[in-house]
Formats: sequence, C-alpha cells, structure tokens
Amino acid sequence: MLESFYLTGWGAFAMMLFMLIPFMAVFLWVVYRKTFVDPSPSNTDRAKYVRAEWAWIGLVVVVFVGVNMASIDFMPTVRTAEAAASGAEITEVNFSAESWSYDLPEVKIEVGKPIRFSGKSLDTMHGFAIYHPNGKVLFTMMLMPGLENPTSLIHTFTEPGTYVVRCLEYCGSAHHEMRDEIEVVAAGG
Ligand SMILES: [Cu+2]
Repeated sequence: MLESFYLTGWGAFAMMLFMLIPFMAVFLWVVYRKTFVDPSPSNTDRAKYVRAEWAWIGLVVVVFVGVNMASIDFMPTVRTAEAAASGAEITEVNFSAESWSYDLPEVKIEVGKPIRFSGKSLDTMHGFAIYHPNGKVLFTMMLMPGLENPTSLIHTFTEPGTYVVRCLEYCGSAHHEMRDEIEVVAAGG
C-alpha cells in the first residue's frame, strides 16, 4: 500500500496534496479571520504562548536531527565512504555520458561486490541514476562537464537483475530517451 506512494505518479501527487492541503487550509483560515472576522490588530497575549513556541521548536529540532541520523546510513555518499574504507575489492565501472547516451563498459557486475561507478560528461550536464528492477531509484549522481576527475559512487547490489540507468538532469530535447541497462548477476555467476 505504502509502495504506491512513491512508485506511481498518482501516489506522488496524493503525497503532495497530503502536505499541501492542511497548509492551504490553515493559511486560508488565517487570511479569512484577519480579513473579514476580526481585522483589528491581534490582542493575543504573546506571553501565554512562550512555552508552546519553545516546545514546537524543540520538536522540530528533535525530528530534524532524528530523521537525519536515522537516514544517514542509507546515504549513497556515506555507503561509498564505508565501502572505500572497508578495504574490499572494488569493481571499477568507468563510463562517459554524452547527449543522449551512456558509454558503459562490458564489466561483470556481481551481487555483493562493491562497484565503483565513475562517470564523466563529454558535453553538458547529465545525470546517472540506477533503478532497481522494481522501479525504485537506488542512487543518482550528477555529471558535470569539464571536470578533471570523474564523479563516482560505490554501490553494492543485493539482487541480480536488469537495472535501468536514466539521466535525471535535464540535458536537452532527447533527455527522456537517455537510458541504458545494467545486468547484475548472482554472486559467483
Ligand atoms: Cu538528461
């Protein structure tokens, strides 16, 4: 059920409404009250709300820090640093991107082995996003033209299959056709 929220366009749209509608409702209610019901300056005693304000700020800080700490292990850049520090053997996949295709090498990509994707753009800004066969984005990176060193990320696949590569940086009229595929094989396969 929750899956459809991020796997379908309507799910994303519903999620957007879920966040927008309460905000709009409160906004319109305040505008309506101060425009038609009581346009005089507010006579609310601010001192009465000091504790509630601090409690609200505290809650926001706790949620912000909590969500960031809980998600840090899932960050592609943190995973990359961990994989690089682990000393495990890394499979190198060096590729280039050009409007509107990728030049991916024939490298065997195995489940469980860290793969370093290093990409360079030969013309303009491109993206390099890998989608799990179920449609979820595993990671994306931005390839800037003119950089001396490639942009790279290390990813370890956990399931074999055909993974789709897509550009997620708008790069011109055929941007939507900029795709490729990566075959991930089972360990030892
Ligand atoms: Cu693009």
